[in-house]
Amino acid sequence: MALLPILRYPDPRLKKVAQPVEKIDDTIRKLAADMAETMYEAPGIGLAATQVDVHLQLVVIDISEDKSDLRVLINPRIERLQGCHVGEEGCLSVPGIYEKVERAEQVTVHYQDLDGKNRSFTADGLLAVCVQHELDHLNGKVFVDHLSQLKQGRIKNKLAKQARVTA
Ligand code: GNR
Ligand code: NI
Repeated sequence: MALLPILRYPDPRLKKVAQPVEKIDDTIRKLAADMAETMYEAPGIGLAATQVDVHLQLVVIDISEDKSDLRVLINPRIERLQGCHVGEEGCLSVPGIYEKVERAEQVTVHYQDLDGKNRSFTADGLLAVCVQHELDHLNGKVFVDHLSQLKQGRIKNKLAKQARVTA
């Protein structure tokens, strides 16, 4: 297993749209394992392949406190959205920034698992937020893109300042 470097906003590679996974082979299984390790180490509750500069439709999610509920979603599609929920979000690609984002309250997601089996679940709460946040990444979107231009500008300035301090 290996830790993968995570792209930082506003890296233009975060805007790439992910392609479907055609064949679930050892390369995909290794990528999923490395992404899970990277997510746990960060630590985070989700990670999209886009964030590690792999532009395939694959995300890992685990919202448990004890790494006991790893979900690997291949070619995920949201089939049903219901309700509206505003919650604070953060992102491993936008470190130190937390802002409120409007999302659906409940989503049903269809996907393939690592055995290529078609699966689905319905989520609400933090899991629903995380699913929508990760699928945004696969479409080249970061949560910051949901905010006003003013807030986006402030966040870019803040991150640029942080980068200068840590350089
Ligand atoms: O670790 C994460 N926490 C989080 C908190 C609120 C809403 C969304 C998230 S996802 C984030 C990990 C990440 O950046 N995934 O893409
Ligand atoms: Ni994110």
